[in-house]
Amino acid sequence: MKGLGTEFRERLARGGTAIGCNVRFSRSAEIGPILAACGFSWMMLDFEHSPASPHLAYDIGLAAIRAGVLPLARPAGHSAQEIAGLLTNGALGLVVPHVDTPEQARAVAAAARFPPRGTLSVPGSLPHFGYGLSLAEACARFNEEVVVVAMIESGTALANLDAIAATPGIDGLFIGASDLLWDLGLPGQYAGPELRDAVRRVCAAARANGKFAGMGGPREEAVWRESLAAGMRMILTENDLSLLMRGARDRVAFFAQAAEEED
Ligand code: 3PY
Ligand code: MG
Repeated sequence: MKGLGTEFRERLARGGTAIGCNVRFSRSAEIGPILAACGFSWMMLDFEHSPASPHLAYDIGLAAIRAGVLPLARPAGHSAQEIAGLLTNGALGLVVPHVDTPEQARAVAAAARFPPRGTLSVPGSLPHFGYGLSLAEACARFNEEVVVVAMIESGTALANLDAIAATPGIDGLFIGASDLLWDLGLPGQYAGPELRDAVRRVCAAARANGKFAGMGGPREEAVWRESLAAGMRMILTENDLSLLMRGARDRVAFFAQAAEEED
């Protein structure tokens, strides 16, 4: 049976898009079923930029899998220990921040897979696929399903783009637009030519290596339209907190306007 990671990769390989949400604020396991009902196919559990505890990989990650949403974790760094904790408890892949070199790409790709494909430490049981598989079956299935995405967030990463893209075990390249622009000395210039050029280069490097390309950071719809046209397919729309605030502000604005019209 095809799992969520395989479906995700195949959808992107066919040219489809995968819409994701950065989960940095939600603490309930219900966020997976909620995102599923809204049409999201993946989530990024954010351990880099939120005060989340690793326990969320278990609570939110597993419930997301049961609801049909692929739970990827963004670790705070590249440590094999942190990655093992997130992956063996419920995350089914990684969005790895600040992958600047092919050496770093190789290390995180290995840290995300059990031997013989990598060096991920084998736990007592692996919960992702239910409780009916043997440990050996579950680890083999995990190695098939896990998705590893390298974030391109600096000028150094852009300089090493082809070598990072060619790294076996890296499934996709993903621009972190905010960090990239700040690193290039262009804070906040999401609509500028430099990000457009980076998008074009990342899409080309991904295509040349049979990988997919994605991005997070921009909010401007015009930037997204251009990036989709350039080949971006793995889309991190925004985070759960900003979605909530935008929806809340829209409702307040509607009722404030309606009240004014009544006066
Ligand atoms: C960035 O824009 O730097 C990101 O990490 C997006 O998630
Ligand atoms: Mg970033």
